[in-house]
Amino acid sequence: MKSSQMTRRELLMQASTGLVGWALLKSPLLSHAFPSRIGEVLVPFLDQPPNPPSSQANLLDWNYLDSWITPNDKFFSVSHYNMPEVSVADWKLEIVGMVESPLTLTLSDIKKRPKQSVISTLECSGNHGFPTFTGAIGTAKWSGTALAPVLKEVGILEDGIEVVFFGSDEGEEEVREIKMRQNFARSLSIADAMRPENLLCYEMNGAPLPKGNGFPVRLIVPGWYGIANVKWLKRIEVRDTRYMGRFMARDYVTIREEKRGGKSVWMETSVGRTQIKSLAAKVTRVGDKYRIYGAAWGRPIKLVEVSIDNGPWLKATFDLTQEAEHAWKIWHYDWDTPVVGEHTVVSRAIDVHGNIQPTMDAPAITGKRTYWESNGQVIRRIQIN
Ligand SMILES: Nc1nc2c(c(=O)[nH]1)N[C@H]1C(S)=C(S)[C@@H](COP(=O)(O)O)O[C@H]1N2
Ligand SMILES: [Mo]
Repeated sequence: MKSSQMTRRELLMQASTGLVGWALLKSPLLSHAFPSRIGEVLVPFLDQPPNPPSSQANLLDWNYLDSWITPNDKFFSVSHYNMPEVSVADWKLEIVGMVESPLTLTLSDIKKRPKQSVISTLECSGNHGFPTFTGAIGTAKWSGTALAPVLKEVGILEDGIEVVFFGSDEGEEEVREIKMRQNFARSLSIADAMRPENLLCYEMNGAPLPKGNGFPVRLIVPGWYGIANVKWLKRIEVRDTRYMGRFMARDYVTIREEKRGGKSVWMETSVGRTQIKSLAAKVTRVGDKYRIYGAAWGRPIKLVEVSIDNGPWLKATFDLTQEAEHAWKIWHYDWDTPVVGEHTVVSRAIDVHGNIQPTMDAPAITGKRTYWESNGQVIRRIQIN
């Protein structure tokens, strides 16, 4: 490739590299920008839609992935009902149901409790791949107070089996010709709710939660798809039966055909914990030296491998300055000097137990008849000039 010649698909990144120094002064979190090489030029993938549907939900344009932490104004937002206007003065969180002593907390009550933070990646389970919907993901430092001590304090009664989290947003649902106005809600088993990393979260990257991300308080459940992270919390209710609202039992339900001894067994399951996943996010070059950057997330990741033009799997390198149990891992692979022409690039993540991210034609993916929880390997296309 003639390095002096810039094609229209290449975009100079010096400008954003310059911004990193400025951001270092402004915010310690943004100092987690990738190690960018001086004079690095972006070579966009051919399959990234030219105008990413960012207007839709502030989706991440993977071509511009340049920091471990997603800034609040770049973070995606997915909402199914209205965006509720919550006034802090009137806002209260009720913890009720099968508990010994129900509790009502104001925002200042919550802020007085011990503060805890987690850096975790939030991915919408509807994020199912290029070229349609693949940028509903981001990583933030979430802060709030731990949920488990609050649940211990109210004292869950012996018959309680689930904790239901209600948002302030509401919409009309119809089941068997029964019309109901309902709040958005999701439930967790007692064991899942009691996990020590779960937060009643009121801060995102050191700032109050933005309106679109659940102001004033949302649930953060690290290791679970977006849907479990209920925004605009208003009531937590412990119950002695399974909660079967729309987002547990009718929507965000994965339908999968599985085989047992040659026979089909149909499984309908509620979207839950994140799955192992990775993506080759962007390619840059300095002169004629190319580098592939990507992310891997969903499960504790041990290894990421890259295959170019269907070739052997090659080990990628992690950025070790960016480590948190529930956050995506940033990796890169030095491609050196590829030949001119169109190429394919695909990555696969391998978790600490040796599980490998499946290919798109694996039964786990092809048997799935709904698009949620899609974690297959994404084959990307790129033109080298
Ligand atoms: N109250 C409420 N919480 C919600 C939702 C919603 O519509 N209402 N959407 C869920 C879905 S589907 C996702 S992917 C995440 C998105 O979180 P974000 O908007 O902060 O990115 O919020 C979840 N929590
Ligand atoms: Mo979602």
